[in-house]
Amino acid sequence: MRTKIISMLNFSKLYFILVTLIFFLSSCDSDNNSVAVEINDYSEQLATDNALLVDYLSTHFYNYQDFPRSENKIVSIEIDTISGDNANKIPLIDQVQQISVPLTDANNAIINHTLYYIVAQQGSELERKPTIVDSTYVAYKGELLSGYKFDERVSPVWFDNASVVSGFRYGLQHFAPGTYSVNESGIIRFQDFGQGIIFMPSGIGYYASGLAAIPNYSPLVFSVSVYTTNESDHDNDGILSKNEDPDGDGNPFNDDTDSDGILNFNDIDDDGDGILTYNEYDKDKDGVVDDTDNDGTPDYLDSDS
Ligand SMILES: [Ca+2]
Ligand SMILES: [Ca+2]
Ligand SMILES: [Ca+2]
Ligand SMILES: [Ca+2]
Repeated sequence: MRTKIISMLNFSKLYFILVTLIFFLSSCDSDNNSVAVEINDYSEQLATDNALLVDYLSTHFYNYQDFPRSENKIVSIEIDTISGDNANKIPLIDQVQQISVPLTDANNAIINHTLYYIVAQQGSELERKPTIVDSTYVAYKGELLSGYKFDERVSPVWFDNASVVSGFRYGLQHFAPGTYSVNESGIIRFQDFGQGIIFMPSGIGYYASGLAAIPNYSPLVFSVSVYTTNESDHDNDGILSKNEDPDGDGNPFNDDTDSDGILNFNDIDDDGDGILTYNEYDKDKDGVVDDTDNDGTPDYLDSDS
């Protein structure tokens, strides 16, 4: 019960549960007409959360002296208060990087949330960093700013990044996986994988979702180990999900070419012309996406072609 959110997942149930969860969460996020409970204004909550995060980052440190890991050693990330024997530690705030994560509120306004992260050790396979719509095989620990650990998976699980909360999705993209080998007994050993910490305000976490283990409006801290990654094609239409981004802004969550309410990366007929994308994007199978009328828009996104 401790962690209904993630720890009950196993490989086979993962996708279904995450999709169910995200539908639940996104209905809370963007459609508060259907929820009787009034939820906090996102901008105001963001200001509160960011102040809490900056204070936390300024007063805490992690065991950075254990990184890079010595060979064959597993290192768990531990965060503690800067005080006493640890008074001279470098605070997290001096080590974080930050990015802006867009959140669309009920009025379709975009509110940019600051997400902080630390790469304690970067993975060796830099070209295989997961995008926000790929899959990631990850071990993690989730904590509140109080230090309360609400979830932990020491053995890695697969996540569909497109289906987890956006703070996790945008955080994971900064961590490269490593390599792995399988010994005679079939034991898989991961090496040189990326490891670090993601710090997120509640708006891109679980916000007011009413989960037992996580109080409403909790900023979250996730320590992660990214063991391996996989490119996703959610709708199996032959176009990788990360490439179903015709406006080219790196975000496949704002592309719905035929405006049918199904994002392109989940849409088997992206232009809504009745011809499946799979049957339209490269009819002559020459490896080049077809554009029959040469108007610069490929056939599968061009309803008049
Ligand atoms: Ca696709
Ligand atoms: Ca886009
Ligand atoms: Ca598609
Ligand atoms: Ca089509």
